[in-house]
Amino acid sequence: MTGEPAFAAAPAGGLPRRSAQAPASAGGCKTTTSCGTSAPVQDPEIAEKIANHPCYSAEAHQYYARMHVAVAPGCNIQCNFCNRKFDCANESRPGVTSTLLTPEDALAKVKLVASEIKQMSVLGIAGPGDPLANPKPTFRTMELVARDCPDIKLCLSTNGLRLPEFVDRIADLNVDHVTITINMIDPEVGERIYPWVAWRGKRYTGREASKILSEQQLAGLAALTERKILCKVNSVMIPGINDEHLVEVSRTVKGLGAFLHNVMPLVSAPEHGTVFGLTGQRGPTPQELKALQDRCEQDDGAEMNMMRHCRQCRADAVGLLGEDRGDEFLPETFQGREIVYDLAGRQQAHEEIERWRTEVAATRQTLNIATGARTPDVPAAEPVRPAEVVLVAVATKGSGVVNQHFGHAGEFWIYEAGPGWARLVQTRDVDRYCNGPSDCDEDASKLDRTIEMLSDCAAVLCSKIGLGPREALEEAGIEPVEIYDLIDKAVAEIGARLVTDRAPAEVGTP
Ligand code: CLF
Ligand code: SF4
Repeated sequence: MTGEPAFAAAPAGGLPRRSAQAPASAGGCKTTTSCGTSAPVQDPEIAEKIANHPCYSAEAHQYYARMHVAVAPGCNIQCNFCNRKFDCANESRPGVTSTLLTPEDALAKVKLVASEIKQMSVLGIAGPGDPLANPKPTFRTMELVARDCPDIKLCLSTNGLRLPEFVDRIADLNVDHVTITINMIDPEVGERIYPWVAWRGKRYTGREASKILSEQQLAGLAALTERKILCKVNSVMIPGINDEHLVEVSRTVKGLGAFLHNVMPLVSAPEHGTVFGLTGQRGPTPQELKALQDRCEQDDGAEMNMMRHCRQCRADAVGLLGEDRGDEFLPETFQGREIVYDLAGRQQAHEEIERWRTEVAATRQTLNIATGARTPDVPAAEPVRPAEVVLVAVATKGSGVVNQHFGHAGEFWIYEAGPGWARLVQTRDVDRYCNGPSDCDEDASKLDRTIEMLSDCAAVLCSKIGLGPREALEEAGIEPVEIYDLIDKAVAEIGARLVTDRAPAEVGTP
């Protein structure tokens, strides 16, 4: 492979900021959607709902951004992985604190962000506590945004305790997407995760608390799916506590109509001050996490659609998943300002993104590359996973292109790679070890940690790599590949070569 791009590069104002180069071209603007899973998306209504939702579609997350507004401070349960000084850890990375906004300030912020980051397609309310434990500011914010920003999808994430009582309100507001965090369906497991639940004016503990919580969560999920609201279930994987149990959770929520399951790793450190952090409860390794996600997905597991690209974002996150542009939108930039909502500019930017997505999809089709997902416009094509695949890591700034320097990557996207196969299965954070030419080849310990994190990968694909890291990767048996091309194309082609080159005994299911 050469490093030459196989496409014309052209700047596009409305395309994601992480996109260094993304071609603009003429052509139709049909939605080409894939969910983050191997499941077919044949229902046009569902396909439309996930088309530009970065969490519900792994493909869309390369192009579209989300933002959260932190309007919901309180919570009505206690999780052992949560410290109330920080954001709700059911959907956020533990240890971060978001600034609280009023609904009016939240609206001003949404209008500003939507006009500046035009590919922002979804507003989520995910904390910093539980949105439904704070129904007034949560629903007021949604009403205001629905009134002034008609093209933005509304998304909600909740622990589910009060979900049944708000299902009608959620439906009336046209909230299309709801996430419920369900870490157990068995109170015996639950009592090790939840010390208490505050329910109808009383505080419950022990198994009783988890029983109430679980019943409410499952009843809320069933009521939402009955109304055709798309539901995702988040679960925090806690090794030794609920890891084995989560396959059963997956099976149960699928049975109740959940569309997607997002198993996230417990992030636990003593400095977070959580029960699990202080008692030394460890989180899973990336390999353990992937193995569990695979089990939930397989036909001897739950055959569930699994989300693989969650970044556990904060309650005031702004930007593409994996980037945080919150610092550009501090309160002084929107508070008390009259902000004009640039609907026409947004529509134009989205059309441009869709043209590029159509081109990328056409390239995939021409080269006969499957991503493990089905596009609604080609429902007949079954994704076929080759018998032999390897894992490869990709450094990207988005837009479907391998376009990032190895040392600048704060995360790598992990793909299953093989002949005609390029499937995103995980993203992994690493310490960005190069902050510029002066230290690019120097921080050996960060580089060691990165290599450790990628130890199960056969190759790393990036736009550039320095000599030091190149040699270190080679020594670790990971092939560094400098390339600038479409991710799917590069992954499938390099995967095919690696599968062919490797001895049969080395190849298999990673
Ligand atoms: Fe936000 Fe959640 Fe909606 Fe997405 S996040 S409320 S569904 S718009 Fe997405 Fe962030 Fe993971 Fe959540 S990457 S933490 S899954
Ligand atoms: Fe913390 Fe969220 Fe659990 Fe509430 S639901 S205790 S905010 S992690």
